[in-house]
Amino acid sequence: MMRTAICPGSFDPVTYGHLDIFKRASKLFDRVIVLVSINPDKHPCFTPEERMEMIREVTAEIPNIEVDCYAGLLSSYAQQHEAAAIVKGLRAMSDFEYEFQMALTNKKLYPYAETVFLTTSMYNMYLSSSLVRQIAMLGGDLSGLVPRCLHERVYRKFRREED
Ligand code: COD
Repeated sequence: MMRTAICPGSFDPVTYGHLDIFKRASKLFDRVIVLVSINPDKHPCFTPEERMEMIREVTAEIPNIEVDCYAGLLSSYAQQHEAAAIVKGLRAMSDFEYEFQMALTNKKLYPYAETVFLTTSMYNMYLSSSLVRQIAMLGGDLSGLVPRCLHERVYRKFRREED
């Protein structure tokens, strides 16, 4: 039986922290869907299409990863795709309460899928998309935070907004 996992997130933009989780999930499951989802608490900077395109570019070498986008409930998407797991990355304790709440809610809405938490690698412990946006906005160096092939696109986004 083919085991599908979903890696959901805002990915605004995708970082090395996310990419590390995708790669590790791709070794644990037959098929991984990276899902650009709506977080109602956030106002994204990149469009869903831009976010999907950036994820596609950095996961192109990994054959069992697909990229999709969904505006509804994650549990509904998981059900439609018969996902066995929702894979999330856990950073510091500050992630825990919110992730715990989402995991229990998703389990209630679609009991078949288990939420699996992968601990972040030490190197990406303090890395977040919001930090990346701030650094790009202020013209800082994105090395080690976002894959090189995306730097120009991330900087350009903020340059355009200044015009
Ligand atoms: N290292 C490891 N993991 C990381 C790192 C890092 N440096 N940075 C982020 N991550 C992990 C996060 O912990 C998260 O699991 C994932 O990567 C995505 O991160 P973000 O910040 O891009 O995404 P979020 O937290 O905004 O995603 C929230 C969702 C969009 C998944 C959530 O809002 C959702 O499921 N929305 C759909 C609607 C829904 O079903 N709502 C009810 C939920 S119970």
